[in-house]
Amino acid sequence: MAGIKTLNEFILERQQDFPYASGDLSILLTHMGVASKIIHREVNKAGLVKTILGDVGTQNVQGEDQKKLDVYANDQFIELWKNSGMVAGIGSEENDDFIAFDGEAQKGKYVILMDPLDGSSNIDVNVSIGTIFSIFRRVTKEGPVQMEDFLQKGTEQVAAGYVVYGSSTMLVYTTGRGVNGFTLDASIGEYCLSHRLLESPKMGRIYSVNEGNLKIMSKGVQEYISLCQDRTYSGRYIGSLVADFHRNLMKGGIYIYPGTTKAPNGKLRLLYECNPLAFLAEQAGAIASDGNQRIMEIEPKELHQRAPLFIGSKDMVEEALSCVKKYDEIEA
Ligand code: P6P
Repeated sequence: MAGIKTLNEFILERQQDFPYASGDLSILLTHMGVASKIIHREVNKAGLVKTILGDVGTQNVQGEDQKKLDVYANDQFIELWKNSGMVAGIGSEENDDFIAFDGEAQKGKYVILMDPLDGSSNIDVNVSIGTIFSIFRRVTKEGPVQMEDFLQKGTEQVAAGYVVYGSSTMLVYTTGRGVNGFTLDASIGEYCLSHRLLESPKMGRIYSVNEGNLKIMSKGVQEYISLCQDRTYSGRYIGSLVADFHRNLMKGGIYIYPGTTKAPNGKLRLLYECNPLAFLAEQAGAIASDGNQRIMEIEPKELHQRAPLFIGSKDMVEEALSCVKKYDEIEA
């Protein structure tokens, strides 16, 4: 079809962009595409199929009740990555420990960290949700993957991306040479290039923070939010990180999930929420910090460790960080 470029065509054209073995990217991202189309189908009919919705009675490491769609998505991605022949293991929000594949899959050169269905509390109320993934080359040479394969700095990511299941389903990814977005045309079952080399505006007028926690945030964060309000910026907080991040990336804006007196490291997980979105943000000209340092420079210590997150338009994040520096150092 004239003008339409599918995800697979794009990947084949750009294979040389993938560090190390170019052919691997097409396999890895094609599997991401297939898995997300399956989730798209289930998310779109979830409202109709009550059996899918509702809790399964177990909890994930977040202590959140697992919705059936969470578990279903997690299982789908694990199965597809295992069969890809490229992936030797997975770290997922839905699994307490990492999964080390055995047999042929163990020869895979990559590990994946993922949040299979972020924003799951929104599943039952028909609000956008998302999948977030982060791809590393394994550092151990052979045998089952080890924890060190997963505890790599964000700067070591070879690819990262998300799928946002919203009014349309989009796959947005980077391999370190810019950010490209693909919109799913369900009528042909293909992701089609819709946002080539996405660049995030340096400035915006949207701030995303859970203002219900404002009183337990630091003085510096309170000061920055007050600046946003003095300037009558728009407060937009969906409660679904991928949806908030995607909107801010496109329109300009800042998303903040800071530490609070109740949770000093905030809520978001470094390895499969902060790092992949930080990689995308930086590739689109935006920035991501934990309040003190670049997210991608943090040395991970645990699979599910949390990190405060300031992410979005460069000038907005820099101003927020200067408020934190100015007021929180005084507080410290
Ligand atoms: P709160 C969803 O659980 C999530 O991880 C992100 O998608 C979202 O931005 C955040 O938590 C919402 O958390 O504490 O503001 O409800």
